[in-house]
Amino acid sequence: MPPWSAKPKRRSRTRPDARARPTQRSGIRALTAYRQVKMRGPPAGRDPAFFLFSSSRDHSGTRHMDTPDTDLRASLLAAIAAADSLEALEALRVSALGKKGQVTSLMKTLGGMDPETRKTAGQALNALKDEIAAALDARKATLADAALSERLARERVDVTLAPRDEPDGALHPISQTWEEVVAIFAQMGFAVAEGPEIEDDFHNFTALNFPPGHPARDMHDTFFLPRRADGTRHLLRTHTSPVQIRTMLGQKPPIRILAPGRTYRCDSDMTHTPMFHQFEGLVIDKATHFGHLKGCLSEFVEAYFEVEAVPMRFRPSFFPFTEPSAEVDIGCSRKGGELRIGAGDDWLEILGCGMVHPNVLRACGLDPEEYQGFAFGMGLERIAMLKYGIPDLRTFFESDLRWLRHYGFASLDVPTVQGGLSR
Ligand code: 2U9
Repeated sequence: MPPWSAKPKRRSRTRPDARARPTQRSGIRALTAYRQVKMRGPPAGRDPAFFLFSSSRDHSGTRHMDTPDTDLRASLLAAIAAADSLEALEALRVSALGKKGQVTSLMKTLGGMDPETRKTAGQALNALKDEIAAALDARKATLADAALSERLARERVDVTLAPRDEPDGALHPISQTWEEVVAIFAQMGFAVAEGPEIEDDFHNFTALNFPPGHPARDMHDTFFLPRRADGTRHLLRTHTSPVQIRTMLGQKPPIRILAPGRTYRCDSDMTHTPMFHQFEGLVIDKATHFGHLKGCLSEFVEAYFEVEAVPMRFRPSFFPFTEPSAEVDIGCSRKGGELRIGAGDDWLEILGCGMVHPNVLRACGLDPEEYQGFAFGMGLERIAMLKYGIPDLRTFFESDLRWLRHYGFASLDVPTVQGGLSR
């Protein structure tokens, strides 16, 4: 049975309940022995701790041990060295250094000794305690090392195993088209401007020269928020034009901005969704004219569709905010069911444009005699469908991952005019 689990021995017949308890006398002997040890070293096979609490005889001459009758230090160290698991080691730590451990119990006896003995015995006991703690730590490290080595030897990583196929994320065609359009207009000196999606009547309609009874102001076309206490109603912007109004009210010309963003209309069928994306552009300066507008849009169309010399047609049209206004068609062919931009004898409508209406300039505090400007607008979904052959508008908003994998774009291929817009 290991010494730390042995029951205390009965020390004498005359004192059947006497436990091994150091006395002051035994302490003095311990001190003497300890001094000898310090001077000459311990006798062979003995260590200083052994002398701390040595054996004594009672008045009847019976010899009994005041301390464990074996060399406590040696037996603890041997047991620690022999411990073959972390659990066994922990049990040893508790039995030696725990609250009721052997070394701790000896420590508790120091209080009953005279000061000088206590000092010497205390030092020796502290040294013993430190030595046992260090031995426990060292053995623990050895056992942990061995456990790790055993695990490393047992477990194998098969480095030849093929990696799991991690699906790459993909950019939605709307994001890709957005980046492409921004890259093209940025090259022409346009800055991107943004504004709120919840707007008021003035910025969405009145400043844009919509007359009071215009159908766009109707509940059937526009999403209105509940009326407020002052009787006004906010709405979800029906175009990004309020962004240009806010810009003109906030800064002096020259202005050259691109306003991309989400827009909302009460419309839902094969070719309309209640939310869609728009790009609008605005240029305001002295002496801006329709020729600037045509040059700018022809530059855009050729860069975006990556085709040279695309035929363009400006058809007269009407918008409240531009005068004159036009819708722009580009030349294409639809032979064999395949759409080809820039070739053939067919036309495809892609955007609307015009010279900014004098009333719009005036609403923004600009004198139409001094400043002129042009503006254009296009639906992002529409130009994405045309360029990438996406047949159904509604699929843009279905969040179908198979669709996204098919039509999506590598997220790190940032579109640039020089480096290429799309691959
Ligand atoms: C200000 C002045 C003028 C923006 C313009 C269009 C023509 C146009 C449509 C294209 C398809 C909207 O997405 S769509 O349904 N837009 O045809 N937009 S001119 O004119 C402005 C804008 C702001 C201050």
